[in-house]
Amino acid sequence: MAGEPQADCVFCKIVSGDIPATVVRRSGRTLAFRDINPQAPTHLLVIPHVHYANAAELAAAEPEIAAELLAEAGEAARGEGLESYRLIFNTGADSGQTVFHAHVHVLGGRKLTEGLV
Ligand code: IU
Repeated sequence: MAGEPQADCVFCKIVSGDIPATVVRRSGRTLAFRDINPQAPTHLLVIPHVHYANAAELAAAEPEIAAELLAEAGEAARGEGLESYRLIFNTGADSGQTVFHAHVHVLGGRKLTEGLV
């Protein structure tokens, strides 16, 4: 069923605690943790507990959780002391998405490149 945990999903396993992660922030419906392969001094991922393949699917099915995800990304950045940061939602394999559970990257702590790609 839509939103249900998927047995083969790494981020569902992080939500359930079966795979460890360095959690920096929790809300009722989201989790923020450090990316294991950081691309900037601060690199967090914020994910919903529920499983959707990407953020667009989450927003279509459960817009309140999508809004919470975005708000939590901002709070997580603030918690890291970031005033300036970039949010990235990779969507689909050609965008570079490798984990097909909705997530937003929070990147900051250095001057980021001005181009988007
Ligand atoms: P992407 O948007 O799907 O490419 O991002 C997935 C990210 O998840 C990527 O930056 C990985 O380093 C990160 N990650 C993680 O933090 N912990 C994990 O166990 C796995 C991937 I698998």
